[in-house]
Amino acid sequence: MTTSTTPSNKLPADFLWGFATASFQIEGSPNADGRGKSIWDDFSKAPGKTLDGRDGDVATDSYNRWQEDLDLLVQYGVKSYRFSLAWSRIIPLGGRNDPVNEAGIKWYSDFIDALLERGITPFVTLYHWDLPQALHERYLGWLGKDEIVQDYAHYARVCFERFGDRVKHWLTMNEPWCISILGYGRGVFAPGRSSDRMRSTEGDSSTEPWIAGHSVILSHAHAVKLYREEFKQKQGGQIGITLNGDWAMPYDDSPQNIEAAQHALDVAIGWFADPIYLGHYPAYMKEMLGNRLPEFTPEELAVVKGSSDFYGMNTYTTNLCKAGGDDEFQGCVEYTFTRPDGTQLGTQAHCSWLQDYAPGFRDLLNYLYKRYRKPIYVTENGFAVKDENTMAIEEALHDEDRVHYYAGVTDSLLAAVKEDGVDVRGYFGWSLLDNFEWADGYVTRFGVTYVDYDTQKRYPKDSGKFLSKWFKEHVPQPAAETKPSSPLQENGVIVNGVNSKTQRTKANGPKTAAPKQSRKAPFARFTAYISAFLGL
Ligand code: GBH
Repeated sequence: MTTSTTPSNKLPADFLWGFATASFQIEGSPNADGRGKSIWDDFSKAPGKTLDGRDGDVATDSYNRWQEDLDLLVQYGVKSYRFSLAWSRIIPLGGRNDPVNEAGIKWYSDFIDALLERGITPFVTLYHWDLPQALHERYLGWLGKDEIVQDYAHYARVCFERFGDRVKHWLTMNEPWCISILGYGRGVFAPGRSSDRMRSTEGDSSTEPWIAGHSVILSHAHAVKLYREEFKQKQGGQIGITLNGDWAMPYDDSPQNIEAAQHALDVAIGWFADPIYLGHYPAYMKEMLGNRLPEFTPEELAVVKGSSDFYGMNTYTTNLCKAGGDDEFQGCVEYTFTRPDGTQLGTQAHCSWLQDYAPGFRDLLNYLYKRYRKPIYVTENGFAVKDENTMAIEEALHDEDRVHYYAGVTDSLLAAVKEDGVDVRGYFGWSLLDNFEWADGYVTRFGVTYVDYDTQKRYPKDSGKFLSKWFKEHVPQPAAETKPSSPLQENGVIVNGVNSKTQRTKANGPKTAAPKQSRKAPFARFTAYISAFLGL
């Protein structure tokens, strides 16, 4: 990277920033264009599985309102957009011998084209939790190692073949810990398996999460092998995995709590990162689980080790860690936000697991960079303001706690890059929109854009404007992008969200007259201009 040539308060000019979403959380339209069911369809409809009893059938209606979403991205002036593909839109039954759905492919293909037309880099997740239901029915999804590895690799192949000419940033999996623990251990996410018979009639929380995790790692690794062997040379992209993981701080200076913090990291992050970047499961996982931890054969390990070009980091908070307890999913470590002196670590979010503590973000970046030695993309980071859902829209738009959160994190980001020398290549706020927050339904809002679910109208929050401005000030813009070729008349329309047809016509208008350089990405200049106009 070119950090040495960039001014001291700036990130590199090629730093990618933007917002993230996931297919099931925003798309809705479960039956459109031949989509097959995913495990979240029925799960979200089952009684008691979401806080407000609501499902993903409409979500933010982004399958229909994708042009509005693009307009928002343009307004914010993002460089990149992270979104996920719904496997069951592309292969409705999911398997390697099942038909491919051209209508589903076309939808994503058009969307990718539309992003590129606007100068926005697509950052694409292949799997963000919406497993085709048919694969769950056939062999219990991630529990069926031999089948799922092949089916997933085949699905990945279809995506590389059909989108890889235009997509240069791939994420295989979003948050394997959540897939495994929340889906097959705690049973709070689809498919909802658990030993807790109040929750599920099937499942074994002592073994299944570790088996599921093992399959996820192997599936990821085989997709990467395939990409590197058959696509990378021609397409020139990068591919990696993204892991959830929050910073772990010892509760106090006692040796057992210092050790506990490392154990927390070993299970939250090392479970996946150690095999993928270092070539083995953490010793502590083995110690904790004994023969319940599956083993890799030497052949498997050869595929797994080194199977990610970068470290994809999703992070939200910091936990104070105390030794003790029997929750294996947290490494038999107790988490708290209350310090020994009784004070809180930071501002409480709407969800119990999240407080605002920016120094932890910098510490985590340093830890990951030292331990795994890979460039880092922060692929998710965000905050849910307490009780935002019960506020009037006007009040919710002034999301002070979220602005404070992002102000802290961006400071930490800059310090980690400029002062600590951590190689961070991108940052995505979670999320572009308020959306279907899994087991929380629509109660918990993570968006930098407010969604009024009665009208589906989108309203930028202060936090969205903050990030837009911050990244504009901290990522140098190529000179060609800063000047509009002609003044725009319809700024009022754009501020209110959006007449994309007008925008497109305007931006593409002077096509024949435009010099080569500006024809390349007409929307990039346009984006910069609109944002400048809005004072974003
Ligand atoms: C992300 O996960 C997801 O990728 C995204 O889809 C989601 O919308 C976003 O967070 C906001 O939640 O108390 O045992 O249930 C974040 C990682 C890990 C955070 C699990 C919540 C709860 C653990 N998540 N954690 S538990």
